[in-house]
Order: sequence, then structure tokens, then C-alpha cells
Amino acid sequence: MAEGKGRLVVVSNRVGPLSDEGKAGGLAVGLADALRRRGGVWFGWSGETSDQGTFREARTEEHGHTSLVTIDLTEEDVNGFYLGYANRSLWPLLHYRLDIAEFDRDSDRAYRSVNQRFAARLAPLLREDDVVWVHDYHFFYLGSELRQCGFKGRIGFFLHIPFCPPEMFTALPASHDVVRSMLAYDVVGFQTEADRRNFVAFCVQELGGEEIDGGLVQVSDRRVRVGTFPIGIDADGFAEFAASAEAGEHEDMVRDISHGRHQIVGVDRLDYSKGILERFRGFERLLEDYPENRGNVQFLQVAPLSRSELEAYVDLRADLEKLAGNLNGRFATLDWTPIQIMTRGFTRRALAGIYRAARVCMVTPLRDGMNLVAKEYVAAQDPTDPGVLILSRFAGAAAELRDALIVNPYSADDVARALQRALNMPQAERVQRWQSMRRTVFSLTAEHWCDSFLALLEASGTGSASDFATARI
Ligand code: GDG
Repeated sequence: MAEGKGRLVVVSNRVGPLSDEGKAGGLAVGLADALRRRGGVWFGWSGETSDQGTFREARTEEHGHTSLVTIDLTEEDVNGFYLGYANRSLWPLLHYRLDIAEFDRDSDRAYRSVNQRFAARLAPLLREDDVVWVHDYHFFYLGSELRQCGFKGRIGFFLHIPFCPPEMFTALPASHDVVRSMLAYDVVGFQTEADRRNFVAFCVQELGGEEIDGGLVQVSDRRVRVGTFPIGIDADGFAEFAASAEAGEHEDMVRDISHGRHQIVGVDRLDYSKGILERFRGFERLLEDYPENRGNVQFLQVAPLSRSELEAYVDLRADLEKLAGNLNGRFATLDWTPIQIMTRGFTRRALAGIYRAARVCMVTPLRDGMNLVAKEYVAAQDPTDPGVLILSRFAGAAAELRDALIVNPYSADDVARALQRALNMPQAERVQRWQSMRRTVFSLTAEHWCDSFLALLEASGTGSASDFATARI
């Protein structure tokens, strides 16, 4: 364990794995690295349901200085807290989809109770000098619940997804409770300046707070540090994946099936926030408006299924398959199928090979906290012959990767124009754009994200936070 520092205690809905064997996402990699360096605890849901739920004995796995501690949920908790409040209310709302957000008091109750139970189970494991880092929209109330349990150490919170403007967030019946409880954290972190601004605006307009010298928000007698910490990837690690034999095999396979045609790729969890339907329409517009591409480009969409218990995701899958079917029916020839969609997942090494074989990668979410696929695509490219990244202006990554072709994902015309430009971009321009994005991706890494958040949390001191249980807010 690093000297002079308390343990790092990470809380997130799902836990681990501690090493990137090729299956973990970027987030897990960054956190695992920080835990390995300083020792600590990673606490979260086991992914299992049991009758006792959060009351059942915790499972602990020791890995050197780090313990993975997980607890169960009941079936009811999963329905109310996870599928209900987190994914039917908060996820769509925070992605600006008020039209499909659902609010009901049972899931609100389940969400609060799971947050309270997680805090009650975690509190006895904590030492005074531990630094607790809570992740994402599943645990807005966890910090204030830990304060209620008497924990006086530092607690930080990072939101991986966007924070919508206050005019929209106020539609959440508990919006005031949620944001007030977030003030129990010492540091609240967002992916982009826009998200940070939205949160601060809520504190000012709705809670009568004020922003003090840029980095602090004060509401009544609570002062909280509010910052921007754009998440990155383990760029060196991903570049190594791209050089692996498994990546090479996949790169060759994709090149073989494309028969010398330009390959376009999209890689996203199957989720309505990712704009996959709109992307397909943009590709269709390319074939309509620039007919020279017919027979000469191929689009592969990798879209591993997620949250398939929710109707919105089932409907999306059906819509996507229908649109791809119509598009293929309309344009395919005996020896060319324009679009292919795959809902199976790949290993990360295989993905790196697929990225490398693609002349164009389309990352066109309608709203996204950051989007790590954009960064992985950059890290995986061949420096002498890199592909082109098409990136939605509504992805957090667009604030950093200015040399991508930035598009409005709602405009099929705009997307088609960008595709046409990408497919015809001279090598020198591709190399120049890629080099600039590469610098960003290799310097603003997952490790950098972790270190800068923790540095601020550690510097923030515990003074104001220790009074939270009695603060008048
Ligand atoms: C949330 C925020 C934010 C995809 N297909 C496969 C696979 N993936 C991996 C990608 C990437 C990860 O999943 C997806 O990360 P994203 O960042 O794109 O999106 P979310 O899952 O929505 O993540 C997002 C992120 O949190 C971190 O803060 O950037 O904005 O929404 O790493 O490579 N991985 C494997 N097989 C696949 O088929 N192994």
C-alpha cells in the first residue's frame, strides 16, 4: 500500500475484474490499476439474486492488497432499483430522453433502500482514513447514507453518463432529493464541462446555491468541489491488443469478407442512446446520394445485447434488424450485402483487430457521457494508414477529439456527407488527423483520469463533509 495514504474504496454497481484479460471495459481497467497501486476494497453487487439480498453474507475475494467485496440483491431489488429506477428513470432522463423516462414511487423507494443498504453494509468495513470513490447513477444517495452511518472520511462521486439541463432534470419527482444528497460528497466529478455546468445550474436555480470561484458550489452551509474529469483508456494496453495474433486474425477476416471494399464499423452496446438507427439512416443516405459507393463499401455494426429485460431495448433490436433488412433488400446485389449487424460480443483483442481493418469508425450517439469506443479506435490504428473517426457532437469525447469528423447524428445528410468525406480522405490528411487524436488518447488515459480525480479528492480535506449529517440543507 502507498505510504501516508488511506486505502482506496471503490463502489460501483458491478465489480472487477482486477486485470484486463481482454474482457473488461475501459472503466474497470483504470480502477483496477489504481487499486493495485495503493491497495483497497472494491465493493458492489455480486450480479446474483437471493432471497436475503443485501442481508446475505458478503463475498470477499482477496487479490494481494485488494479485496473484492460483493453483496446480493433480491429479485425485487433488481426490478425496482436496477431495471426500474436506474435504467427506466435515470438512464433515459440523463440522456435527455424525457419522452421515454418512466417514474414510479415503488422503484424510487427501492432505489433509496438499496442505496441505504449498500451504505449500511459498507460502513463497518471502512477505516477513518479510507478514501471512498462512488461511481455512477446507481448510487446518487450512497454518500449521504454513509454520512448517516457516521463515516467522516473523504467521499467522491463520479458520473459516467451525462447530466441533463435542470429544466429537464426537474421532471424527476425526486430531483431535489437526489441533488441535495449529492452534496454529501466532497468532490462530484463529471465527464465534460457541459455536464458540470448543468449540475451547477441545478444547484443555483433549484436549490438557491451559488458557484464560488469556478470549482466550488455552495448550497446553504455545504461546500462541494465540482470538477470535470474526462475518462480515458489504457491506450498502451489497447495498442498492444491491436498488435496481438488474435487481433491480426480478426483484421484479416474482416478484410477477407470485404473483398477490397472500404469497411465501415460501429461498435456499441445495443442501446438507444448510441444512435444506431440514425446511423443506419445516414449510411442509407450515403448509398442514395453518392451512388458510386454502391457495391464498394460495407458496414459492420457490432452491437452486443444489453439490458434485454427492458422493453425499450427489445424494441430497438427489432427496429434495427428491420431497418438493416430493408436497406439490404433495397440495395444488395448477388455479391454484395451492404450492412451486417451482429449482436454477439467479441474479446477486446478481436475488437482491436476489427477496428484496425475499418477505414471508418462511426461513433454517433445521440448523447453519451464520453464514449470509449472512439478512443479505442484511435489507439488501434496503423500509424502509416489510419482510418477516419466520425464522431457525434453529442458524445463527451467530441470535446477532446476535435480532429474527428464531427457530425450531428440526427441529420442523415450530415452523416452521409461525413461518410463520403471519410471514404475519400487522402492518406496525408488521415495521418495528420489521427496523430493529433493519438496525442490526446495516449496522454489523457484512464490512469490520468483516476489520478486527477483522486488528487482532488485527497486535497479536498474532510472538514465540511464531516458535518453533513447535521448540515441545514
Ligand atoms: C458508460 C458511458 C462512458 C463494446 N462491444 C464489445 C465490448 N465493448 C466495450 C467497448 C468499450 C465499452 O464496451 C463501451 O464503453 P462506452 O464508453 O462506449 O459506453 P458505455 O458502456 O455506455 O459506458 C460512456 C463510459 O461509461 C466510461 O465512463 O464513456 O459514455 O455511457 O470499452 O470496447 N467489449 C467486448 N466485446 C464487445 O463486443 N469485450
